[in-house]
Amino acid sequence: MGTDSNEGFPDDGEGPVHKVTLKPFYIDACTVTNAEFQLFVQETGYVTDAEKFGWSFVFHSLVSEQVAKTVTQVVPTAPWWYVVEGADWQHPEGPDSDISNRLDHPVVHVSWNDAVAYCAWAGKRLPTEAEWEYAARGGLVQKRYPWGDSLLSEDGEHQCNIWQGEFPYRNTAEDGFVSTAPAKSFRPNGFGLYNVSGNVWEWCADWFSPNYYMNSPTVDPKGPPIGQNRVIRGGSYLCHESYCNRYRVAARSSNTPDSSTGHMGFRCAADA
Ligand SMILES: [Ca+2]
Repeated sequence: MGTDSNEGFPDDGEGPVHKVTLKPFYIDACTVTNAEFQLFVQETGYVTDAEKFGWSFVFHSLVSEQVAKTVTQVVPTAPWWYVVEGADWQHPEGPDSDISNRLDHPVVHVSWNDAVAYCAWAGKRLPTEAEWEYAARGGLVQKRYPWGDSLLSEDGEHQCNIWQGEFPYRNTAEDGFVSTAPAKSFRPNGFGLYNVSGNVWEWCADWFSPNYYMNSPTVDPKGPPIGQNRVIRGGSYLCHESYCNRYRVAARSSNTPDSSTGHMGFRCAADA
């Protein structure tokens, strides 16, 4: 687990490489889709954090001109993130958008809290960060990506949904997708998992600490006992090597448990 390469951001704490032993577990081949989340909401009446807050973060170029005119707040350190009123899982780009033509895409604008609630309903749980990385590596040892060390395949094909062009203003979408791709797209890794790199960030169960790998347990690590942010893994359709090369399989990031964005989703795990 982890990497000793210096490709990532020092503050993320991707190293040192360390051996971890895990109990057998199950993990879903795909992230939870809009259709699946819709069924959960229909059965439970669940209201997401974004719906309670009345807004969520949407990437600037995905917002319609009309909705963009209503935006009054952006993230100061990342002004391409708009605070969009009425953006939620059913309206990924704001009130004039819907999910009818992307029911097989990952659900987004779901917080860690929302993900945990879905997992409980489904009789599953979020993977630990260690389980996620083990599964994402697909049986390969210390490779950069879930399929090997090269971003493109031998025949030049894209193997995941990230950003091509110049971030954050020109997305050439050479991989076929400006925003999310269907949860089951691109080639799966050696364990049959789809889209572990790119597409959407995936919530893990653990609290995040950049120092955690320095002295984490070697058997079934479950993250620090306390924290402010939960771990997210895998990167998203917005990742580009010039800005955020966190589509590497050892890359780590985090967000607060009530945060939601248009590029964060989750996949479920379960005890074997
Ligand atoms: Ca893309």
